[in-house]
Amino acid sequence: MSTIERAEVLVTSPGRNYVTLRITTSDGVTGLGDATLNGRELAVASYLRDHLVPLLIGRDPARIEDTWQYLYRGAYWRRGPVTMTAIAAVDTALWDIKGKVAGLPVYQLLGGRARDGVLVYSHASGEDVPALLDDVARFRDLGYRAIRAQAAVPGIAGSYGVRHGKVYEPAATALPDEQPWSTEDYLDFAPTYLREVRERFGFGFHLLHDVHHRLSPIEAARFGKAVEDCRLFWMEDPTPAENQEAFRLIRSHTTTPIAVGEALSSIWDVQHLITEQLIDYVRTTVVHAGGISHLRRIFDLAALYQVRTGSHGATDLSPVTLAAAVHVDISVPNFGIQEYMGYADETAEVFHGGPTYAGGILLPSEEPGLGIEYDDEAAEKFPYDPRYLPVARRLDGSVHDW
Ligand code: CS2
Ligand code: MG
Repeated sequence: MSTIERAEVLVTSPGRNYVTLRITTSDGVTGLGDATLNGRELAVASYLRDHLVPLLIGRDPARIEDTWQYLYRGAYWRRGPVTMTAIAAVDTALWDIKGKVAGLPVYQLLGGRARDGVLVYSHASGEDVPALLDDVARFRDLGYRAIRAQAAVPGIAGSYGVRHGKVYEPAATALPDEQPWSTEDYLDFAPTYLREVRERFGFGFHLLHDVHHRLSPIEAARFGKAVEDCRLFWMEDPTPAENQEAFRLIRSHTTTPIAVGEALSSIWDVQHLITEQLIDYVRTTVVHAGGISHLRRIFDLAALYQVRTGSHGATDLSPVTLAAAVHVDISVPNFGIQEYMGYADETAEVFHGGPTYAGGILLPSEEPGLGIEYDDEAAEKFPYDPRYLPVARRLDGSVHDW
């Protein structure tokens, strides 16, 4: 029997910080899993290195479900982003190994293609409305069929969601940048530029918008109503989701579809959102929601309630997650859309392979396993570089939701 011989935790920062788990079997087969938790990377690295790696050595790499149950139930402590990201890395690496052993791409092990390709959306943004409109035009020219639009709110320096360099990366500073926030200004401004996007470019593509947990339920209801004529594909994270029940109020006021889940990490965190049909898209992802095995469970529950998938795919999720996500996306019946922002050039020096983009669609690699490889030599050029996400403060100085 093949056994797990080695499990290494690899930390590198090619453009941004990534934590990767590499499992090697006694037969010399390797598998990769992403373990990146933005701004809290080393907590997961330690969880893996200090607590999970010793449990993996000598185990049968083929027993993916058993390993998942062992690590989740065996820990006593339940859920939470650090635990679920660490378990996700192990699970993803084991699926990669299973694919390589079988000589098949992972999506074939998940039931094969349920569609021809994976619809993606990317991020258009601007410091002002003309800059946003130019950016939307650029993504239209690149063939995107779905575009997220965000513009900086006038008078609020550094509002979220706006790209400053080549790639959108909010975790930009060695200590958290503190950014001002005004809900009133946002609520007055955001619907106007979403309408301008539709006026200029029409309705022949999907338009998305991320509210980033910034509104109360009744404010979110007002926002959703105000943008109904823009026919958004979704409004994302209109309010924080710790209280799943809060979405009922939003729902009762607006037909603008709702997407939630990028900050949530287990099926129980989205259970009521799904079973009460309080959302339309679930944004949980491979890396933060327990890996391919657990994400499939969430998506199967969602399918029963006509909730579609819309996995988080920001740059702080490594190319290993993107590769795994596309294998899942192409094989599940209730796929909706996949976020895809691209990566910094340095990132491609470390992670080779992965899905291919053409005309608004991603296709999974046809290589056995996930189809992504890690370049140790290149990774060494990019040492860990601690970065924090910003913190939002209302104009009266109190902390707001980011
Ligand atoms: C965002 C992310 O992609 C998204 O929808 O909400 O950019 C988010 O801010 C980061 O992934 C946080 O790590
Ligand atoms: Mg988001």
